[in-house]
Amino acid sequence: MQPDPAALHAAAVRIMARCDELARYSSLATGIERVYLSPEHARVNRVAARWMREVGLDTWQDEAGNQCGHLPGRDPDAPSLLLGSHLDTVRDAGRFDGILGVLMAIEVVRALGPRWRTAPIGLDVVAFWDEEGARFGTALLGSSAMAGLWKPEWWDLTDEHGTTLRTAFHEFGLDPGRIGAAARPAHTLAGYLEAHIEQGPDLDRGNAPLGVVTSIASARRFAVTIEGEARHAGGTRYEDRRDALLGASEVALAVERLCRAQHHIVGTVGRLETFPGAVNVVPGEARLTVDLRGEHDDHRDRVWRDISTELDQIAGRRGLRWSATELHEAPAVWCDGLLQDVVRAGIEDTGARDVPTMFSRAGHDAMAIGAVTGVGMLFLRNPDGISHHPAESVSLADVETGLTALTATVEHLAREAA
Ligand code: HGY
Ligand code: MN
Ligand code: MN
Repeated sequence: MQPDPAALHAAAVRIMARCDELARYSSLATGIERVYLSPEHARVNRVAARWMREVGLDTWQDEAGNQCGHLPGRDPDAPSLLLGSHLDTVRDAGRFDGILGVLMAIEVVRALGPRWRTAPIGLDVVAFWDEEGARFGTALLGSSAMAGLWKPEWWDLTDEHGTTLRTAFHEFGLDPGRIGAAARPAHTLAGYLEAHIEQGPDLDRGNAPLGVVTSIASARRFAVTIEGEARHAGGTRYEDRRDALLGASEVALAVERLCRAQHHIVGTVGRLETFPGAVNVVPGEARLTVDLRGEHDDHRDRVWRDISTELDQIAGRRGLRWSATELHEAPAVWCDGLLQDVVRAGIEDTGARDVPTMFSRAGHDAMAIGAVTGVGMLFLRNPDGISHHPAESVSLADVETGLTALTATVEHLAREAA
């Protein structure tokens, strides 16, 4: 069914306005930051629940703090197609990463809801939390809970203030003992579809508004500690120094060099702290993070081994010791073939031809949900690929086109399920 142009335009305008509205829920005085189990999480869930109810969804917050909505089809026991993304952000984030996908999902329900009572499947929307892993280091906590992948050792993860995940659950009003109830059994789901900005430049440089995701990059995150010896900055000869910052600096450059030499591998040192951090003290300790991604798990792991070998060599040369703790590991996830086909069909319904396909270098909740149901992703053009940054953008026209494609994709899937 071709959408009514006026209703489609109004929906896209509403989405953009709501992205601006949600951007105001931040723990920062300037800029956007919304982390898992924060006051902003609670407030934004209440707003998202209202928007979900507005389009006819029955709403609840699940045992992991995800905001959920359900619209039954003709058979209340039929599995549901799950649409969504995440509402948490990185620090000083853009206003579209995750949020756009949740709002587009709600607008699909607004468009299709009036006729959904005859559909063979249910239609669910989810606003996941902690896709980014910004507070506790590991990522995909909300979607992992829904996929039944929760790990007991996560309860002892701590944030930068030393608050454990367990304590944060209690403070938020959630019961850690009930986390298992957040799991959605596979038979209740008829697939997961996520619309998301590309977070890369390929659609923009290819002058394409939308693309089909084939797979989502595998990821590993590490906290690396490098130990040397704090010493007087004036009195200590270079030959007597074991400078942890200089060692860490060599590591950061080695990560770049080793990853650039590979195809489809990226490594990033996103955080570097030195101790004691005084102007007149040779740094005795450095702590850095390494974010490593690849299209294939074994290739990613091989590069991590190369980085570890380089760490040994740097430490040996400089009299340092190093250790690494793995914070997060997510295997590459291939999008379901049927879902790729219907996403492509939905995009072609907008009149597009030669629809680009691509692997996602960014991680997504689909990586976790892929453990219990087939996943499909629709990428929207992200001008210049800027993301995880206030300059992150998406055009109103592309949101209209994306909404048309996502709605058409859902209609294709409902017909497939009939
Ligand atoms: O880090 C990522 O790739 C995603 O934005 N969480
Ligand atoms: Mn992100
Ligand atoms: Mn995201």
